[in-house]
Amino acid sequence: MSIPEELQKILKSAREVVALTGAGISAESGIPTFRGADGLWSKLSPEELASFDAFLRNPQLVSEWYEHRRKIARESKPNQAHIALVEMERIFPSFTVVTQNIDNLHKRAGSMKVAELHGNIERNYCLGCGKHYDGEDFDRNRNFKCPECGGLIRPDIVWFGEMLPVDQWAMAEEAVQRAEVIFVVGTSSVVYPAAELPMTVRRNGGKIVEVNIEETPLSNIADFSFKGSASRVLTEITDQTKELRGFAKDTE
Ligand code: BJW
Repeated sequence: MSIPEELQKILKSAREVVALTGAGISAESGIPTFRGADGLWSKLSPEELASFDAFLRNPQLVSEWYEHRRKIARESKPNQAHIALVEMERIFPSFTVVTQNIDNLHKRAGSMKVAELHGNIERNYCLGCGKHYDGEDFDRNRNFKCPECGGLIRPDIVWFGEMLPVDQWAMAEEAVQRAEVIFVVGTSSVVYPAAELPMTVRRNGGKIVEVNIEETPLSNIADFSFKGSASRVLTEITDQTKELRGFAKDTE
């Protein structure tokens, strides 16, 4: 795969770059996506498991579902796509990962500047007193109740109808305001407000580069659309960008 000449020119000199990621970037690490034939929601209803109402109706069931997913995330390893984004942090003077994923894989791969829009499955907090519990505390505490106040402990993630964490959203907005390029990787681009971010880049004169194995509502809007797995496409883009910017092989 060769990067189109117009994109080469942009990547050669870009200073401010963002990657917006979704479940597809972790698919090759063995973490199921949400939508599509094999997605989590082809078998399970989000209304029954991924909403605050569902949690209040049946906290034990919802907590056990997240405990199961936390185990899958922990047993998974970052793949070449996550690693390519760590490389991009070295290549571009300013690079921010904005992720909708809760699986912690960007941070585990080594990305330093990560905005987690939908929370992180390793964090939990008590609805009663607000005390925070990490994943391991939570696993030991089998009845999912706060030892301090007896309140319900919930995962620190964002369900439909809930606000995104203010600091993470601010970090994402600041990054897209300045971005010359946004890579939109492995997301169906249907969940808001995350799906708005590429439009902000466009309004400010930046370019949208989509990487996905399938068409999405963004595909026709994107300036460049690469059809292929995130690991393959991002590795190729990273390697070619390093060459364009004169990164010597022996200093890598
Ligand atoms: C590969 C690949 C490979 C596979 N390589 N690619 C404006 C308009 C309309 C609606 C709204 C709006 N503003 C707000 C809303 C409501 C709602 C919303 O967006 N609804 C739409 C779905 C209609 N949004 C919200 O409620 C948000 N909150 C909010 O806006 O607060 C303000 C507010 C409050 C009250 C009222 C109104 C406004 C919160 C959204 C929270 C989303 N939470 C979830 C669950 C998290 C917890 C959990 O994990 O259980 O987050 S939903 C789920 O979707 C999860 C994901 O982060 C998110 C996005 O999914 P993603 O990542 O795109 O995954 P998939 O599966 O959809 O796609 C995978 C893609 O990868 C596919 O395209 C594949 O082809 C591709 N792929 N393998 C490359 N190897």
